[in-house]
Amino acid sequence: RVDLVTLGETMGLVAATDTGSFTVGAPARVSFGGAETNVAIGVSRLGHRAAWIGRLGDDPLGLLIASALRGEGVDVSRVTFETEVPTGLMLRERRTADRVRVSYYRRGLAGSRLAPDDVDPELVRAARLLHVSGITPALSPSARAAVHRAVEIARDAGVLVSFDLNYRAALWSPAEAGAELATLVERADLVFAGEDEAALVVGEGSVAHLAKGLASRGPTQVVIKRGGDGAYALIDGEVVTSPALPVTLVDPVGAGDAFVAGYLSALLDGLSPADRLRRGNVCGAFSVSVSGDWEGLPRRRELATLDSAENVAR
Ligand code: ADP
Ligand code: KDG
Repeated sequence: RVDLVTLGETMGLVAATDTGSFTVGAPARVSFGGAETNVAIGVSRLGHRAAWIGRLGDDPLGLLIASALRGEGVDVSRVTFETEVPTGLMLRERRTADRVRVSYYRRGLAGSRLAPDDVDPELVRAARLLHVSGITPALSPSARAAVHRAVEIARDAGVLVSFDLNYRAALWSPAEAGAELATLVERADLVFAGEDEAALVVGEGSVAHLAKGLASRGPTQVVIKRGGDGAYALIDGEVVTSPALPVTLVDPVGAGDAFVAGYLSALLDGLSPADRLRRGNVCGAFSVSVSGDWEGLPRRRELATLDSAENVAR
């Protein structure tokens, strides 16, 4: 029995460590990333049991990802390995000091072969939370069907459905995404979105308009992630806001997933709306201060680290 089940695509990552375009011999770091495994790792580091469902290639990247997730305590028992197509890959350049450029090599590859039969109904029914993102339905018709299958099983069993809009412009158009994301918002209990993402569903407007628009479609917990401005939420009809923590920005990628992991872990702990947002911001702050999509995520005993200016050896 796990606390959180999530599903999606996770890819290898080659990230340039110097600033500028890729060149022959440029130093780079090998890792992996995927919005949903970022959340699963975050939740696991905070002491909850998380499981990830997905497909990897039977290749060095697939094995690297599976063993790293296992090392992070994420249940990968439902992961399957494709022999016909490889694991997807992201190349990430730090094009300028503050502009990251990502190239995806993922179309038709292992992760996008995710299908409804991959979703183990027993695993989902026994969980407390199902978390899905708006990336997966953009990958392939079968991946989209898998998301809907998981959501349907969770809803029928009374398992809370968490949804992060996570719009990726490289995968689909705003119009196509808007319709699909709206459908998932309607089926979710918790919704996370950036302001631009929320606008795809409810139209442009103030942050209050965006949150209200999303909540009017059904979810009882709507959280708008606002980067360095923290978070704005509408939770059971009440507005709650929480500021970001002052930290040095090193790598913005993965901050949203870190926020979601912190929020969901606080929800699993039964904390108040304000404390959920606070933990989301703490995890987001850890994430942006360390390079990597998930490497900087805090362990439970580290949560208070940013509260004090002291460097403690512990
Ligand atoms: P996304 O990665 O989805 O675009 P955001 O950029 O909104 O998400 O960041 C998610 C969360 O990460 C924010 O709500 C905040 O808690 C934290 N965060 C992001 N940028 C900063 C920053 N510059 N300083 C401190 N915290 C940040
Ligand atoms: O949220 C961070 C993700 O963007 C990254 O880890 C890769 O899942 C990913 C994607 O599709 O962009």
